[in-house]
Amino acid sequence: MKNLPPGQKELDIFPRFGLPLYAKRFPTVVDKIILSIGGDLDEFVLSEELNSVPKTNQVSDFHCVTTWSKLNLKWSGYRFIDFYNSFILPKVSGELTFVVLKGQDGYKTSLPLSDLLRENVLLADQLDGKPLNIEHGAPIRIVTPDHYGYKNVKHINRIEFYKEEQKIKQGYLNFMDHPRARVAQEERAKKGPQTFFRWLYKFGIQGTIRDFEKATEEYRAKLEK
Ligand SMILES: Nc1nc2c(c(=O)[nH]1)N[C@H]1C(S)=C(S)[C@@H](COP(=O)(O)O)O[C@H]1N2
Ligand SMILES: [Mo]
Repeated sequence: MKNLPPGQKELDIFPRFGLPLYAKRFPTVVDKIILSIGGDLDEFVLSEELNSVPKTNQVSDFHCVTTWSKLNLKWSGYRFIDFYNSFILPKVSGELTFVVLKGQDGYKTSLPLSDLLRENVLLADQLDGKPLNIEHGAPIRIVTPDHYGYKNVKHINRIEFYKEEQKIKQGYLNFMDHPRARVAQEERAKKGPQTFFRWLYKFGIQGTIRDFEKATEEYRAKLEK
């Protein structure tokens, strides 16, 4: 049996999950990748150009801050570092250190650039050999197994690169969003004893799964009309 990171428990299913605020928000563009790039460099948009980056497959575990983990997910996509070297590095002078990630649903978070340049960080467009569905991040998402789920931005449509750290309003309440959120270090929240958050969050898991499922069913039913 695999050793789970501190405070995590294995879940059999891979639920659609997040803050209740996002349960009823869905991506509007699901069959085409459109990534706008900005920050401390000239704005541009990437779409089919991404195909020039080699694709990769990765099996990795996913750890939500609320203590559930789903093991051995089969992703495919582009390594973030390959995307960075191909499209960002050639356009900048000086050092970038900080990245803001935004999703079509208005979700937003940030990470130090060095954390995103790790080998196992993907811009993933497939799960189990199929294009991502609306549950798990269509058309493209961040997968960063060493960071809690909340850094794994779904439906990503904008990435901003900065020379210095920015104050941004996170998709989560600010106190909930640790600037790094590394799973192995149990960086669950910005402040406070981290084991307290294990206990606090775990009560919300089942209700959140139900709320997200219900919202997804309603949304799909509306789409079919
Ligand atoms: N765009 C967007 N990305 C998001 C979220 C969200 O609400 N919106 N929730 C985050 C949280 S808290 C988790 S645990 C994971 C859940 O990913 P899943 O729905 O594929 O299980 O997505 C993360 N990325
Ligand atoms: Mo999460």
